[in-house]
Amino acid sequence: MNIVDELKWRGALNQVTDEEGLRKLTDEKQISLYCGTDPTGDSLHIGHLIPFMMLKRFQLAGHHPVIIIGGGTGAIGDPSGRKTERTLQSASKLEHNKEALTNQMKKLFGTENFTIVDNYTWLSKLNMIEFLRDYGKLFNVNTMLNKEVVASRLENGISFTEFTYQILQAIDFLHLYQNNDVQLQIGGSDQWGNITSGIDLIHKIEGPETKVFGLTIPLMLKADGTKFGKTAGGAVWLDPEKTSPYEFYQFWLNQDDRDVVKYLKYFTFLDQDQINALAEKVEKEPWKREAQRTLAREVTTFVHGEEATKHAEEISQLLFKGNIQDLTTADVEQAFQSAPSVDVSADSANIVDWLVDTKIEPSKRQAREDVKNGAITVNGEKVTDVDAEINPADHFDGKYVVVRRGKKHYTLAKVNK
Ligand code: 383
Repeated sequence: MNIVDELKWRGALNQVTDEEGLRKLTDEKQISLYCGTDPTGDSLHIGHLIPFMMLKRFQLAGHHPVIIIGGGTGAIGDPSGRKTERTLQSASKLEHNKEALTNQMKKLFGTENFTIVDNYTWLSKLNMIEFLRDYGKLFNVNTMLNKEVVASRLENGISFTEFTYQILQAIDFLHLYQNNDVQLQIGGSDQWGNITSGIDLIHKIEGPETKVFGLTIPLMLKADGTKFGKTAGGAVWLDPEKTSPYEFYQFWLNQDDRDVVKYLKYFTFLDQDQINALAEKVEKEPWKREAQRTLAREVTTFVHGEEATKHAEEISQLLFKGNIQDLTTADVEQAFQSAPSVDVSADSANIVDWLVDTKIEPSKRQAREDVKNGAITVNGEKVTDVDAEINPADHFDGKYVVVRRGKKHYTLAKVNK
């Protein structure tokens, strides 16, 4: 299937500058295409994964992906999708973020048939006179003001710096067209204005018939109307230090039946037949959650690898059965990375007093009641005796106590040494 048709089937096409032309071009030859990201943080999150997985699909179909890590544009700040001006980032922070993102990209794209570049290399070489004469003259302020991103900011104001951002991204596309033969830029739907700025610039410099294209991918919407990719603990990161592979796996496992097929199309490399078969299972035997399990396994494997995924599945199994004792100390750290936590001393104490001191229980009366009712589990063991002693140093190398209240309210007590 043609790659444009494949993206269409996956629901991943929002706007395309010339769909028929792009279909023809990608049928005729292997093209080079690019997507950029600015080093505003030191990890990608799953919102970024959307365009980069599409880029990966092109790579798997034999096309050549180029990624820009925006050391230059990141120093300026894209106004897209924001209501307020950005705070400028320090050079050392940008450097740190750039390195972290580059490493993540290399993990996702490998080393073969893939190029990664930093736009600081060319953008930093432009001098002011050159910038205004060679490029500024080709941009019409009216057109720039009419870009949705700028227009939406006019009421509250936008600095000249951020206003200029679209010119920099346009220069990037021109640079990659001239130096790397790049003919297509992709991005999320927030990038449409910047992408079309680049196409206009190329058409002005290289001629109006020049074959360059732009494509955007729709924002992911959830069936329940809440924002995609956010959990109680915040964003879902690709960096395992920020979101452990277990929590990453669980995020996908817990998706709604109404969303799971859409996610299988976006976030996995399974083909039409495989996804259709899973869609049928969602219809006929939703309780088995096979689609969710497949989704979780596929995405976690893509991001964290086979082994981390197997491990996340094992931890999930143990927690599902309540076998906390079988977890290792490292497992506990993964599993409860963003669970509520409290700091406790290593001293042993009466269970009721301890639960109140840790604020896991609001009062002694409540604590006694919960213990008697069997609602409290400590390290996987139900405690029903209100006179029981708890010794925090007993398990998990004396580092943690895992407390469960009710069916699934976990608190991780971190033992102070
Ligand atoms: C910089 C220089 C270029 C081309 C693109 C850029 C970055 C772009 C941007 N992208 C977002 C980012 O960096 O700001 N101006 O966080 C996000 N992208 C991708 C995708 C997305 C966009 O990294 O929609 C979500 O992930 O395009 O918001 O020459």
